[in-house]
Amino acid sequence: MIKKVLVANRGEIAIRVMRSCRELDLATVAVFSDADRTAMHVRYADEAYHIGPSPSRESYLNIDAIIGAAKKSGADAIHPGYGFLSENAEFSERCRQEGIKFIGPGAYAITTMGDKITARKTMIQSGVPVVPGTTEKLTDENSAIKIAMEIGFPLMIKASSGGGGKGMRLVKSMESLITMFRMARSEAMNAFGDDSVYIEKYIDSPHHIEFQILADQHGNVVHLFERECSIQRRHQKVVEETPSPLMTPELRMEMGEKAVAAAKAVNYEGAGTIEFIVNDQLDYYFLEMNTRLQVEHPVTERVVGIDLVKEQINIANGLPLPFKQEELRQHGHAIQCRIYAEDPDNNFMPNPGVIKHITEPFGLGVRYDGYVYVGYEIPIYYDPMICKLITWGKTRPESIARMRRALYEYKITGVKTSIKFLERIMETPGFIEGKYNTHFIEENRAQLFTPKHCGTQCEDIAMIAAFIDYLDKLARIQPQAFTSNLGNNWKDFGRKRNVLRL
Ligand code: MV4
Repeated sequence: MIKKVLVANRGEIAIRVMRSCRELDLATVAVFSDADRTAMHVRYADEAYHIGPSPSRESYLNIDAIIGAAKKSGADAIHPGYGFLSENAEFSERCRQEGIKFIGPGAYAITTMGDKITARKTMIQSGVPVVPGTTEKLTDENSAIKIAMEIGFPLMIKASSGGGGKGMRLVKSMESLITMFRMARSEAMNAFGDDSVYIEKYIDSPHHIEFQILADQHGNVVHLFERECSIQRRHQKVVEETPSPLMTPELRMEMGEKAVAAAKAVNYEGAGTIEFIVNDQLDYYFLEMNTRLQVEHPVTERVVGIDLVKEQINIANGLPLPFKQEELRQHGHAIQCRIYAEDPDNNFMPNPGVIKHITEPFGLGVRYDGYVYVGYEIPIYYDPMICKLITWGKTRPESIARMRRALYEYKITGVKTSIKFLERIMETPGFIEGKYNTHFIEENRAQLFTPKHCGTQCEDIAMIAAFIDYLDKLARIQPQAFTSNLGNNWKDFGRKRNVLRL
């Protein structure tokens, strides 16, 4: 049985994983780069090992350094979190060879799902619907033309080694096909060292809906229902929720069964996600499988009532899944907002810096998964996500109201954040009505980037004007007032103004 877990990651997810370890009474080992000496995951762990310089390539992606730390600490398992080495087949295999349990799937499942052409073929064989298109790698231009004529336009050329939006091209007509085909291939070669590409019919205005699955070592696989992840910006998810407003009970059952079949097809072990694109007619197609714990896993945890990290660890220990599909239910509604240190009004430019002040939201139905503290400097080397806010409600409107309340309570100074932007999403009619697809941010630019009526800003300006006027009067009438401690925040002033007669 696992006794000590090394977490090969940083930030909020490293802490998230260690929290479950602590509940299971397992010892925890952190690893850290130069930039992370003072990071919260290092403080949280029972012990911590330095694994190299700040750039990921030399630390969190350095397999030898991480295996070395595992050996030194005597860890018997490694949890990879998300990103970094979490979907690296070589790392999973290396752990196996070293006698360290990799908390996640084996190299076969990672490799099969990592190659999108192989994944498509495997899904077709298992009866999982894929987007109409090719199942062999395309190399010559004549077969590309032939396939394009069969599929029709618009179509997409995708890199087999791509995924998550990397190495994709939208082709609108035959005129641009060959140019795009060549560009896609050379881009794929540059980015992945593999120029295999395939063609898919273009699905217009799709929804991104994914299913969480859990698979044990004994062939038992269950799904934990869906997550709606259509609110994205440049293939970065911004808001996730479950249940999906688009879903029907029948479709949920059917897609859930396909997700289970997909996992079984690759002998999956652990927690994984099957991504689908769904159009407005509710036709759904397998896109790819994420062979890791995902950033958005907490919404599933809240609504299904299961600790996914605990289940991952129990599975790694060889235990059978402790529940059957029929025992799983969705209770209420959960939403997650990802909060970034970036400036939404300046093209989401990352805004790293030192946290001066932070007031986290708490209270009924709020979960806060973060890692920053006052005085902490967000490093420039890694993803600028500060935290995730998850709210739950009996109903979707209640969880939205709670998210608005939590975002209102959340205060950070020192770095610019996406909090205001998320508040505007929560106020957008399309979101409130649950009628949105992957074009949501694009289609709601006006509302999301320029507040409707200048709102808070106008109030602030009015308050500043009133305060200047007040100081001006006060200076003439009551000069001694300047030696006392005048309220120096606007709210305080607003209250005082009504009782001071000048
Ligand atoms: C597509 C598509 C339309 N048709 N494939 C983007 C991420 C990667 N996982 C696949 N992606 C897409 N593939 C076909 N055949 C549209 C997208 C897409 C998208 C998908 C999910 C969520 C957001 C998206 C935003 C733009 C494009």
